[in-house]
Amino acid sequence: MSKIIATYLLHDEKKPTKKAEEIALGLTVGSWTNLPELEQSQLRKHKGSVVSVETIPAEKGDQSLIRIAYPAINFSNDLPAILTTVFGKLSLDGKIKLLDLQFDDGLKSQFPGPRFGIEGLRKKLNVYNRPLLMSIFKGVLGKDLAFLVEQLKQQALGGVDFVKDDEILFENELTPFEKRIVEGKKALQEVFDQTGHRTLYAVNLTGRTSQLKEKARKAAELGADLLLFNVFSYGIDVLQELREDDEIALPLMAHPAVSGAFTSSPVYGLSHSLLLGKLLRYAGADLSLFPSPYGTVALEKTKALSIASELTVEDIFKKSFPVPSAGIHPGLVPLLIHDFGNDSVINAGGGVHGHPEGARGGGLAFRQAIDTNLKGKLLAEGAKQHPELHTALKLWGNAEVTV
Ligand code: 1AE
Repeated sequence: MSKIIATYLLHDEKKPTKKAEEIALGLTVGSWTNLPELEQSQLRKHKGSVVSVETIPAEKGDQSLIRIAYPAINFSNDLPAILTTVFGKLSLDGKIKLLDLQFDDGLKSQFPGPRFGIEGLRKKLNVYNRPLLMSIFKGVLGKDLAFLVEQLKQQALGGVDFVKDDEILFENELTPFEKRIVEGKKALQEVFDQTGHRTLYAVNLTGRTSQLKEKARKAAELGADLLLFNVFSYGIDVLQELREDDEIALPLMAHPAVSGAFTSSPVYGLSHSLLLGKLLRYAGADLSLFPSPYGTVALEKTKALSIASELTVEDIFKKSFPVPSAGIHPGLVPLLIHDFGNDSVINAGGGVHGHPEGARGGGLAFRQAIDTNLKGKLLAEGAKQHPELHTALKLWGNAEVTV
């Protein structure tokens, strides 16, 4: 019988086995009190079952890991139904965190995974031998299209592979969505003609949910490269809807805005690896952004690595690009490559635009840092040949990795 297995972390639960049994019954056929009309056949087919209960020694309070299997017959094959089954009312019921969901093969095959994935995006750029580099528009609120286009050009001239909209750039009169796509495309083609370097632009898909698909189809028609999407403001199923629409068929970049409300607590919510890793990949994100362990919005290293691992582990789905982000500057490149490897995207806003020689200088400094590191050299050595890298290291410092 097809099923999904949920792993939960319980805190301060004195009787975890009893609690697990209550969850297995309460989230399926039962309720908080005895139901006299419950039939044996119903119980057999629909009741959840406790797979394991494990007590973990902890410094403060009691912690237990419990695993419960839910029959797939209880839900339709979509994330809203699955999440409501395994963590609906339960998410409101005390100190309990959903750590993982194990989909069996039948259930997994109902999800699309990324349309392009790491390989598909590399193919679009024809870049295979290094981490990709992304920069973010900054300071564009209240600015017009000419300003935005010039900023785009400067970033592309710096050699970045992707430029993404800032997630807080919404529909507005000065830089409307469609014009950003059309004018952005022209500017990037000019840079390509001039330098031979291809940069792709991720435009922010925003607005009411009911209008998103139409807007995304228009973006595709206008030749957009990628869509940036604030998935957690909408819901993961909305991302999946975009992924599955063949008239859209664009790479999807998932932004983590709002996800902290679901993941940050050690005792409530969902784990980082499940939300920003596994579920985004199953639903079809080609890239997932999350805070790196070193920048301004730092995430514990084990958690950041667990996200990257879910995005890239061998599976029936294409791999999604891990994009450790926030507060990244060229001096952090060795750490990023050491921890996240070649198949990751190095992403920076302030670290590109804050460069004293502007966004072009910032992009160049990052590319120089990547090249230097991949040649096995220290950044300090690279900085002797590359003035832009030298300036960046002087400004923001340098976290060499020598192992
Ligand atoms: C975790 C998302 C990072 C992001 O979207 C962003 O705008 C980062 O900006 P910087 O690199 O910290 O300036």
